[in-house]
Amino acid sequence: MRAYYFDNVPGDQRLAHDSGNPVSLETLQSLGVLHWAIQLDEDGNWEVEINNVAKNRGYKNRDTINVTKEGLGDAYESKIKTFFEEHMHEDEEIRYILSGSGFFDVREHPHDKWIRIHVTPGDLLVIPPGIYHRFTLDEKNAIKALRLFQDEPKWTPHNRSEETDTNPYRVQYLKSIPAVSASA
Ligand code: KMT
Ligand code: NI
Repeated sequence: MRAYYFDNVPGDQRLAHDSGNPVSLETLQSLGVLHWAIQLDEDGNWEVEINNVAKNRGYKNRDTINVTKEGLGDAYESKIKTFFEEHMHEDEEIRYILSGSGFFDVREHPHDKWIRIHVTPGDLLVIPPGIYHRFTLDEKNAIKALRLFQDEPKWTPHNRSEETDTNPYRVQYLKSIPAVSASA
């Protein structure tokens, strides 16, 4: 995992867009974004560790998503588009990267800068309810991830809008983070 400020230069979303300014784990933590590095190995020991985290945090269910042209079929183009629309969820978005790579962009409150998080195999990322974020593949065009969830999966994205700004989960999220983030 590597995090940095997005450069905001227009162009292909799959390019790195690295401003050269790194973002620390502490800053991510202050935004409620959690990360664990859990080594993938052939023995499947990662599963033991994932099961542990899942147990501790109450993630009862899981499935696998394969974001490639082959994996998503006819839904590919539309999925790629929705993933990259700025949105929030009322549940955590939990992803353990099994293969490939991609970028999760999260908004840093209060100045609304994009933080780009490059994820690769072994990264476990938890995006909290209420944070505005988006996802894109990188230039390698493939990622496979385990999706964990507490109960029934509710993938509903709430795209950013004035209405979504008043969503109770959004309001609660803003209350839960420090008034001024560590890097401000
Ligand atoms: C999502 O909800 O944005 C995704 O599942 C993205 C692909 S998982 C790495
Ligand atoms: Ni999402």
